[in-house]
Amino acid sequence: MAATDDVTILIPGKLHPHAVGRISEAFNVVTAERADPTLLSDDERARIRGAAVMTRVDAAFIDALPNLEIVASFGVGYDHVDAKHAGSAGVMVTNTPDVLTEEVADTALGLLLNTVRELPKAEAWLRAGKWVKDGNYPLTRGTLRGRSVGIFGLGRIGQAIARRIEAFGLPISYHNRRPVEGVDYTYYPTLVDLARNVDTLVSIAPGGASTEKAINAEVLAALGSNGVFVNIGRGSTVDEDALAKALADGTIMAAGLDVFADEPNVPEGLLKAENASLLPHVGSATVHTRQAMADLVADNLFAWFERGEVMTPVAETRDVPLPTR
Ligand code: NAP
Ligand code: 8YV
Repeated sequence: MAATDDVTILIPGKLHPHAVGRISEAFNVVTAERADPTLLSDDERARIRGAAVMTRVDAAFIDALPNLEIVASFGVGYDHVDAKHAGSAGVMVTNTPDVLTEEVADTALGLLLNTVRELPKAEAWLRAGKWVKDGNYPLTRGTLRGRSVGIFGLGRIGQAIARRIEAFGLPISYHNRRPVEGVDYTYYPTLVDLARNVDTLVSIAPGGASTEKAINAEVLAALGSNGVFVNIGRGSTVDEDALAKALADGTIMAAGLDVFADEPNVPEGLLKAENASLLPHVGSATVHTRQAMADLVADNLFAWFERGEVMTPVAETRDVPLPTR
């Protein structure tokens, strides 16, 4: 009998089919529409020892599962999981870092180019027959030439974005809560200082209380009228009303957004902004990378229940003791 045979894993809401397949082959699986204890029987709540999730997991849900040991979350960002509470309740939380870093950085550069050079609009011009009827697409005001790029969140993905920006020949600076050792880019201790000293701000910061609406009217004003803002981190880090206003009144020149505060709903003010390039959260969305993320979700569960190990614990649960198997 395998170590996983008598272990029950909950899969609430949607999860990548490759993760569902690998988990279902080895564990007993319980599914529910969302992570809501009222959707589970008393017997299920008592049996569940692990969860594989892409949805919100709050403190009440963690507390309602007396034998929960581990929450394996799909995605590197885990702001949908109350990891602090999990840590204090002795529940391990894992995420999927590294395997998506280069993919998301590629997307960030694509979004930056789309925003500055209006490439989606130029393609729409061709497809609408305007090249034939009206001639060349108008020259773009925006260019990457001469720009200076600031990165909000110089972590794994931020550094991969920076490496790409270096190849574009542009100077780089950044803001984190603390400077990163071993990098030469200019550090600014506040986001508004960073925005004041660059004209292109790329945000790849995580969501959560410490970054909530950090990109606000003051930061956008500091970026200035030639300013380009790209967000591929989390929508919650932006005051979206302030951004829509800054795009409409010329406080900044343009924005490229892959993430929104209330996905999949995009505020009307951003939808109607001609100077915004919008993507439906596709940063990591390739077959290759999503499969690697799904594997890491499953691998964390196997490591925990077979060997008493964990591969990619989040910071808040690093001190949760490993089980003896
Ligand atoms: P990471 O390595 O943990 O990097 C996060 C960086 O943000 C760190 O350098 C951290 O530095 C900084 N940071 C965190 N809180 C901050 C705060 N309050 N103020 C200033 N800086 C702060 O994570 P990653 O792997 O690069 O991923 C970053 C985020 O990208 C994820 O959390 C996720 O939200 C987003 N993401 C989006 C997509 C997409 O599809 N659009 C895909 C993957 C990831 P300090 O701790 O020193 O402050
Ligand atoms: C995923 C992401 O699309 O990893 C993250 O933090 O934002 C994306 O890679 C997302 O987590 C899945 O919904």
